[in-house]
Amino acid sequence: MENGTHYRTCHLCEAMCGVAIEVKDGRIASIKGDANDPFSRGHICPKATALQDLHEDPERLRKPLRRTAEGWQEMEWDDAFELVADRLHRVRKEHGRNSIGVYLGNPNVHNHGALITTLPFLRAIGSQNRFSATSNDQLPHMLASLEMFGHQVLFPIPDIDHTDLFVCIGANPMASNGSLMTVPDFRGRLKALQARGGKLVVIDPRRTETGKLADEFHFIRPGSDALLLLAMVHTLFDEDLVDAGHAEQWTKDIDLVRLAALPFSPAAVSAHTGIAASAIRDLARQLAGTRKAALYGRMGTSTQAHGGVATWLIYVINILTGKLDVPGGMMFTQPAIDLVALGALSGQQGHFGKRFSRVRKLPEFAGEYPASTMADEMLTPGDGQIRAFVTVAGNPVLSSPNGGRLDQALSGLDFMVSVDYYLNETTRHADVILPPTAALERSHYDLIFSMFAVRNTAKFSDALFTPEDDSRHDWQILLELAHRLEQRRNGGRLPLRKELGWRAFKQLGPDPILDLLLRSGPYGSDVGKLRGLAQPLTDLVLDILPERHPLRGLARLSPLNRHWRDLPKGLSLSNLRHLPHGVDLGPLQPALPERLYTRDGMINLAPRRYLQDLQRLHALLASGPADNLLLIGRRHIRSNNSWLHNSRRLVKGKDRCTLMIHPKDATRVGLQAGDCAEVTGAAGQVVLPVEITEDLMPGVVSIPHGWGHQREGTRQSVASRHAGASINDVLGDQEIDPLAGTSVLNGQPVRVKVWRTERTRKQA
Ligand SMILES: Nc1nc2c(c(=O)[nH]1)N[C@H]1C(S)=C(S)[C@@H](COP(=O)(O)OP(=O)(O)OC[C@H]3O[C@@H](n4cnc5c(=O)[nH]c(N)nc54)[C@H](O)[C@@H]3O)O[C@H]1N2
Ligand SMILES: Nc1nc2c(c(=O)[nH]1)N[C@H]1C(S)=C(S)[C@@H](COP(=O)(O)OP(=O)(O)OC[C@H]3O[C@@H](n4cnc5c(=O)[nH]c(N)nc54)[C@H](O)[C@@H]3O)O[C@H]1N2
Ligand code: SF4
Ligand SMILES: [Mo]
Repeated sequence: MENGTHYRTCHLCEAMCGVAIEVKDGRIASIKGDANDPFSRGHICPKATALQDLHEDPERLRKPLRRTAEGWQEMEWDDAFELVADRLHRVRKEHGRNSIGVYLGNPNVHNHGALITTLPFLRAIGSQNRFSATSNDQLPHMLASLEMFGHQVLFPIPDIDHTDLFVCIGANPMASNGSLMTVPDFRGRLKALQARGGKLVVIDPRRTETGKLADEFHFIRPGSDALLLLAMVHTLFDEDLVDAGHAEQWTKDIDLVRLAALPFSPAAVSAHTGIAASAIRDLARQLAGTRKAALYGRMGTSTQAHGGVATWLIYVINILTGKLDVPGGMMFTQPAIDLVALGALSGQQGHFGKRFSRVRKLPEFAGEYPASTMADEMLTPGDGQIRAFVTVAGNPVLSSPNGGRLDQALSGLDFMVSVDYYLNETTRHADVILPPTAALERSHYDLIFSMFAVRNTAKFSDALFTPEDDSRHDWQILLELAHRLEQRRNGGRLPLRKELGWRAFKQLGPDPILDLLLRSGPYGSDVGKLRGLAQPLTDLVLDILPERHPLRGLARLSPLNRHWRDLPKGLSLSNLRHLPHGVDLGPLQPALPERLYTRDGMINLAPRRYLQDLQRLHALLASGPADNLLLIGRRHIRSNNSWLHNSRRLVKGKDRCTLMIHPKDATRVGLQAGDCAEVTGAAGQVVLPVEITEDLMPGVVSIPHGWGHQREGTRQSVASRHAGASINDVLGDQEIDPLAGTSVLNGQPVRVKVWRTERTRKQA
């Protein structure tokens, strides 16, 4: 671009901060918060500078690479596409369609081009062996939404700008900037909450950056959240505090929940959770007694042994205390591109347990098997074994439990291709790496995180830089591979119509699709006078049609939807282009019962599979609290999963990949400041420096994830020099929450001891 200031949204985490990037002489001169972005109001975090570092990183791959006996060699795009399509096609022909595995990583969700083209790509691959970061992440939230509200991505979002009590369990938004809660400037919004007399309560095994700002803080034993939450439900019934309020008329099975929680009194769970019975009762009373309150949980409550039940109970408590769908509580968003409504229109609300993985018989969710069983599917011989693998924007060797085993599994494949611009711990196993353009070379619209935002908002940014010559966007790579695979499957040539379809798609790209979705969505074209006439008539007709009639579906998605009537109108790609700072579409609004997608239009408060899973919690209660050291993860504001460690600015300073341990535990195992610890878990062991701190609950140790860059053969020299150790070399992959197969990333038992080399041992 020419010199000047370019406005866009930072795509690195979920917060959607507006950035102002100043360009001089074709180079980035500065990156600042965009004060005129109505949503983020100038806020950014230290990672925003990494946008420049990523863009300018000489080690970011720019041409396809092919692995040869002499090492990596660059190749032409066309040759690369031919090679990949040939090899994948051959594996599929010889071993069947399920012999190709696919893993989709987190950055896809920040990339509308990749999102729009993933579907045709997956269809062209045609395999049931699909995986993604979901099962290491938000799967319990998706399952709860599907079971309770009838749609897998319909999440209640904390209305943090209007709440008076924010109870945060198992999340650390001061470091993560929020998740399933797109909230730029969490700190500023928290300050405003406290300034209006509101209160923050944090429940976490570590006194985190968020915990330190809390008005009330409780340590909790990792993995025991479901017990705490059951005891809160117990208290609500016991003290006659249940009042679902506004949502009650659409809520069924409240009494089943009462019965389920009966055995879990605060006194019964206190020893397991480490929280006094009186404090548990008080938490329930506070939530019931504060009109505008929200109970919010994330990674710490979802990716643990009882994460499925815990996540469900968080929604249950919000409903039982009348917080669902009311301002200041947990609300549904109304994004400009309503993927929830769109999905439902095509019958894609989501599904669970329709088929089971070959080796461990784990259930699919939304067509994906748990990431914890990827290595099983590669290493276990037999019909349907994965022999070829595709990764798109993922680094599962560092991000999935038992990364070491996956590492080994990847090295034994017949063929692997990675769509990624780094040669890292995962992609080093690929035969071909296809690097997409850099993020600043593509346009940006937050399809996903606009759905989770604490205010309704929309923003589109054009590419800042013209893509380098002979480069390809992610969407171009995915479409090209899909097209060539389809051709091969069809014996080399497609029927003319299909061929033209592919060409048109490749020609158009994702942005015209965005435009169409914006125009036809809730804030889209204003049909003006016509609407005034048509609306009463259509209302009459729609009212006599059955709930699931296709015409109703169609009306839901058009400006004729009566619930969208009062929303601002006229959004399109071209007018968003004229609003470079983005547009505020207003605070979250009540949306029930229209927003429910369950068959009977009711909220299912007590889905059977959760009630059944309570058996494991009965057993846990009966077994008495264990006294193992439990391992939890953590995030840091200057890092993002596994892939920002090649930015010098972000990794400088003192070592962040440490084992945090409480002084009492350190003494017990003989660790002193300056020591290194050897941590052993189900998958293996790592060695890392210790950080002795009272911020941790006694009996708990913590290691951040995303490190472990010591592995040979990568091309990230800064990261290699700040290698750290991977927590996922310690965490076992057989440890899952059996409800849906979510990985247990928090609360696995470990052994810790002092690590001494031969030399220090002799000296001692
Ligand atoms: N123990 C433990 N494990 C965890 C977690 C934890 O808390 N504890 N957190 C989990 C969570 S929440 C998540 S989301 C996962 C993340 O898991 P993954 O998605 O598997 O891993 P990332 O570290 O995000 O790696 C992203 C990859 O995408 C590449 N990439 C970045 N941008 C682009 C792009 O625009 N296009 C393409 N094609 N590639 C790109 C990067 O080079 C990198 O290789 O990790 C999970 N793993
Ligand atoms: N800086 C930074 N920001 C990020 C990311 C990043 O890597 N770095 N990753 C992004 C991604 S992909 C995601 S999904 C989000 C995640 O966003 P968050 O969920 O907010 O992030 P975490 O830091 O993993 O927070 C989990 C918290 O749960 C606590 N915890 C662990 N075990 C338990 C338990 O058993 N019970 C309870 N109650 N708490 C427990 C941990 O101590 C931690 O404070 O962050 C996003 N933002
Ligand atoms: S919080 Fe930081 S990384 Fe996240 S969007 Fe904002 S600037 Fe980017
Ligand atoms: Mo995530």
